[in-house]
Amino acid sequence: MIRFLTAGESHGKALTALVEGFPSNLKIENEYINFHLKRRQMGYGRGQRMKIETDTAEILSGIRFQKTLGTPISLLVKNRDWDNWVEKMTSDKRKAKVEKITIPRPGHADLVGISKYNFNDIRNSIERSSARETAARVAACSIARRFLEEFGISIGSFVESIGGIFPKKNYSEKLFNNDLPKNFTGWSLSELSDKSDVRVLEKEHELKIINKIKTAKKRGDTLGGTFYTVATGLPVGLGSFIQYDTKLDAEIAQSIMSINAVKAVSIGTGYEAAEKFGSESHDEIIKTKEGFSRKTNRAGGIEGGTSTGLPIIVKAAMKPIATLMSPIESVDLATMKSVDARRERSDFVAVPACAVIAESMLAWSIAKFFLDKFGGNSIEETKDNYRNYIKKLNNRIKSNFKNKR
Ligand code: EPS
Repeated sequence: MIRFLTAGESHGKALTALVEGFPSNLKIENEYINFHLKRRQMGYGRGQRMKIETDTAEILSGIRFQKTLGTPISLLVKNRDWDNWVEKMTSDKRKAKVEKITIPRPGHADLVGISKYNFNDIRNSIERSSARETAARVAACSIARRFLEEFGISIGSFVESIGGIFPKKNYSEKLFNNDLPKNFTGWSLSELSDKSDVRVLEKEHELKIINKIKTAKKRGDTLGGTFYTVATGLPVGLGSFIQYDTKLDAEIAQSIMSINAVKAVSIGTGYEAAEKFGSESHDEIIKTKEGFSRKTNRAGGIEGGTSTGLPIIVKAAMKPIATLMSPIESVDLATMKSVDARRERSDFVAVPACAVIAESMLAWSIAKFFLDKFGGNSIEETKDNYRNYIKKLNNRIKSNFKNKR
């Protein structure tokens, strides 16, 4: 079983991640992790912080000569901004007068945090609930992403809308209709969206969104949006219908929903399926040279909690960022008077970053179920198990049903 934990505060010294359970001999280069960390920092609408940070991961353990040892991998992402926060965030004795934060921001974890943990300073909640933590996740999950690449599984994403601005073309239709170019992969999708400042697939759409973000900035406001994350190259059979926690769609929903500010996750046609007839919702089964496929992929690559082998299609919605420069109403806990919510340096829009984080979390969830099925202590062993399953799969189906024909 693979697992990871992260630690670290937004303005603390560093973020760390501890990753466990990957087989030995998986090739992973530092630059690979840093490449994905950089992708997380992109996007029009980010705040001043992204100009300060150049996120890179230092590998502290678990990798030797660019290959995993099968031992716990620990990663360190330093916060460059730390130098400006030492007095406010030191683990040592307080040496300077540090202002306490007493006005919670609606939509952030400020009020629930101080209520639950019995704090007298909202800073104590702000720090860990900040989406800065996702830098450590992207670092950790890049091990999973690299692992999946060994099996031809690739992951990508694009932004569908920001602030309610949708593209002219309906790109999700192409995914649901399984109407994709032969060389389409998850990553080929990201190669396209990486070129856009807001991870969209059309220039005109990009310009409209950037204008809307400019309006939001002028208003001192923020925006959310929707995005798709897609994984290709999966074998049939990851996950199962046996228990609530063995279902691949349930695992994916949990991991995407865990990303800061995500308020909805759907798989395949999701909410739309509820409005259709069954005949318009399901994916007809067809025979191919290799085995079986589907005419369409409205199920988003998962049936009965199990991967069908078609692309996994996940949509998610991110709410607008909670920190507003023209704030809405809150209460000052020091005076118990109604006041404007506190301003704190933040982003205006982080939907493009959220899509990259979702790629990472999707990679994690798929790798978890992949290793659950194929196991192996070394990558060579995992590959043997995988190849054996793939090689025999279709013949097994044929021979199991032979006498019924
Ligand atoms: C950050 C995400 C956001 C940024 C943060 C860095 O976190 P939050 O959820 O707290 O708004 O605003 O930067 C700051 C907190 C800051 O000091 O600017 C990230 O993804 O790295």
